[in-house]
Amino acid sequence: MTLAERVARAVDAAPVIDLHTHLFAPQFGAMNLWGVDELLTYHYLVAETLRAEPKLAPEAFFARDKAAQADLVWDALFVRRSPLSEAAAGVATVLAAFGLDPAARDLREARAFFAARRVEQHVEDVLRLAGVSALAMTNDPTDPEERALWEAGLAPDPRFHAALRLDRLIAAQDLKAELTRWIARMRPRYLAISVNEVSAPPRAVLDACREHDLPFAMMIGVRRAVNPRLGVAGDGVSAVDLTPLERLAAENPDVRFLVTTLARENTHTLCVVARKFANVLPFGCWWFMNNPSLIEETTMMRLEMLGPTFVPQHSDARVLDQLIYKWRHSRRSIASALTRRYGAMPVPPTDAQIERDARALLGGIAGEWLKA
Ligand code: HDL
Ligand code: ZN
Repeated sequence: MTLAERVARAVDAAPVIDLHTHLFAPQFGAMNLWGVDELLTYHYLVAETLRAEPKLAPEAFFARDKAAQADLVWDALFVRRSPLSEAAAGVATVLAAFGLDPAARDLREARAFFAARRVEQHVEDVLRLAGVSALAMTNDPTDPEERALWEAGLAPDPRFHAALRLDRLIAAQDLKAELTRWIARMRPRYLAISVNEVSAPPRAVLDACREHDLPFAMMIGVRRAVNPRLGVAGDGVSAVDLTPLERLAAENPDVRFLVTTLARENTHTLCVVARKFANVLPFGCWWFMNNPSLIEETTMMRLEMLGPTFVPQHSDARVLDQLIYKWRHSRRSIASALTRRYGAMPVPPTDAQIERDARALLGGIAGEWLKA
């Protein structure tokens, strides 16, 4: 076997712990999104459809029901054009993984397939096909639908870890009390926030991280609603100054920071910050970075500057079935970068060393930080 084949085999076999998703355990009922209509109305594909069909006003698109929206996306991006974007290619990968025709003229076959699926079995099949052993959800207690489920005593599938998202909670009247309450109820593996510029979180957040030994995840460089007409698809990106992150890591050496950046330019500066501060763990290729070319480039850069001491990917999946494509595609890019770095070693690695490194990168390091 070639080195590339040995590395691909080890990376494909390594169980994934997915550090950041928007998925919900099946116990969350309708919040657990799956199936072809959810796949096709993923906000990445909505933005791409509205771009491909500029005569279609966003308001007219959103006025249609989900099935009609999915039909529009399918026709625009899969029938009248080739599914060349990563989000479109991903849907094709998922359909093919279930033995469905990704070149079908319409969605009848796919809809019939998913309609016949039982959700419990579907969850098992998707996690198996994606090679995901555990994942972190994004849990926001300010969301009325989610809050009601937690208050009703919901107990998620133990493979679906909670992550307490603070974007809106941080504005709470008594943040300390809210953090105490929701950490006790959700038992989150980390606290998380997305920001444009880096700034120190309220003291109560870092105090909670210390008290409960929880990492703090900062997702940096998003500019919300640059085009509000697109709704959840309307956010943009900024390259930002990471100097405040250096100060935060230096002033809080006993807090672990999970960090991902949205701008390609910040990938390099984050690697340098991580070289200076062992309590900063770069993770994933977030959102507009989650494309094969950038996953390989980012993983190369991180391996060259950090060695195998980071988490190369998270899926950010919003629809359960996306785990299949997001991890199949990411494993290819990660394996390619790993192969190139192994190729630079004077003595090639043994199969055991390749397996050890692949297991650490795909799940081991994430598992240590999540204590999962
Ligand atoms: O803030 C976030 O967690 C982002 O991932 C947003 O949810 C974004 O809309 C997204 O889904 N990116 O993949
Ligand atoms: Zn996300």
